[in-house]
Amino acid sequence: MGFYRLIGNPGCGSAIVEAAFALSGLPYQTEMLEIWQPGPERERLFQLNPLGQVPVMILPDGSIMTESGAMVLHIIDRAPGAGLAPSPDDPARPAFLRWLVFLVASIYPTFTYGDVPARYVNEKEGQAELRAVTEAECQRYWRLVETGIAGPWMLGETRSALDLYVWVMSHWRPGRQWFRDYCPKLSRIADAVDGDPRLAPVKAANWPS
Ligand SMILES: N[C@@H](CCC(=O)N[C@@H](CS)C(=O)NCC(=O)O)C(=O)O
Repeated sequence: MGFYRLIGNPGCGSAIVEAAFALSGLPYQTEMLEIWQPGPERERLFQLNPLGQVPVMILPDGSIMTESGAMVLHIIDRAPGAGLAPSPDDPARPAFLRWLVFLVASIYPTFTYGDVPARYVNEKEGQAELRAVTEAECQRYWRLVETGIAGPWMLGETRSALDLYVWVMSHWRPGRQWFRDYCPKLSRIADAVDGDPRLAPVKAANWPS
């Protein structure tokens, strides 16, 4: 079997897929690109993904996949015993699918539109407003997750790739302290994943101290 190539940027959504790979046992390599500044690396990214977003995954057969949720599901297909998702007949499977889509389709877009407001709004005042409303929505969505889960993991007693999303995304706005203050169950998930020795190389590559 050939290896997977994961194109990313430190601390970005690519870290979620990198963590899933690290737990899966599948062979993979990472390539980190400068995605925020114009230049050859960003141009390479646009050739791979017309949206100019990471993560991008190059499969062993050379085909290209975008969208972190699709990559995570693909890794689960290829490594079903890795503990990344409850099996299709497990009663926890519907909740897994529901939260996975919620994370990528509701929470992640608040960053897509809030990270660089100048892309979408010309006036400075409007840009500040776009940033503020996307941040407020982001916080509202996380609070919904917090009240919707029992812990200690996103799926109760079952660990899954959802916990990797929480780990990585809790580094983003509004930041880890906000999670400690307002979403203690999610904060504990992030801390527990953070302490997983199998993810130490992913941690070092994405958040070098
Ligand atoms: N729906 C995509 C979102 C990916 C995304 O927004 N990635 C951000 C980094 S975390 C990005 O590449 N932003 C660069 C840009 O928009 O220029 C996914 O789940 O993979």
